[in-house]
Amino acid sequence: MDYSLIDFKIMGDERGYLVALEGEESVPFKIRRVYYIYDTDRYAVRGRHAHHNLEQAIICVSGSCDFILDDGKERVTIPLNNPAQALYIKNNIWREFTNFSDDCVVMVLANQYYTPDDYIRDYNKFLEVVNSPKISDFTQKQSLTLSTVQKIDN
Ligand code: T46
Repeated sequence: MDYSLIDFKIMGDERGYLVALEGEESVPFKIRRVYYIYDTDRYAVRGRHAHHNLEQAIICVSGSCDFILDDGKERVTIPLNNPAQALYIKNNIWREFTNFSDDCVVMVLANQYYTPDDYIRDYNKFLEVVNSPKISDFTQKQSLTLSTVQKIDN
């Protein structure tokens, strides 16, 4: 499963703790968007989709929740409960998240602006994408399309 956990540097003193996040430093991408999720019902299941072209660092800045990741071959559950750690995921990972504590706040840093067309919301379509031997990734798809257009132009 292609994911990693990033541990941030904690700066603290007698007043408490502080974590500072900088694009291309703390996370391996330029940050274009930040959103956060709070006041979620414990048993709600959010996500239930994958992305063609999106990198995200997901931080549970308060409380806890569980992230379920699926790459079409295996499913893993990652408990998130550390405000100084991010779950880093990229393309073509189906994600669901649930089991929200009452005080759960999930903050997400993303490398792209919000693009509804980037979502794969149908699980069977997701399996088709990840199991496609040639066009398993949107970037590759874009460059194939481009080279086809260039060939026709020439
Ligand atoms: C993801 C997981 C971890 C916007 O207008 N702009 C935004 O940037 C986002 C993320 C959402 N929205 C709107 C779209 C929906 O009307 O906010 C509403 C809730 O979004 P959604 O149902 O996609 O939320 P989640 O929690 O299921 O998924 C979100 C992200 O969408 C997704 O990319 O990886 O958090």
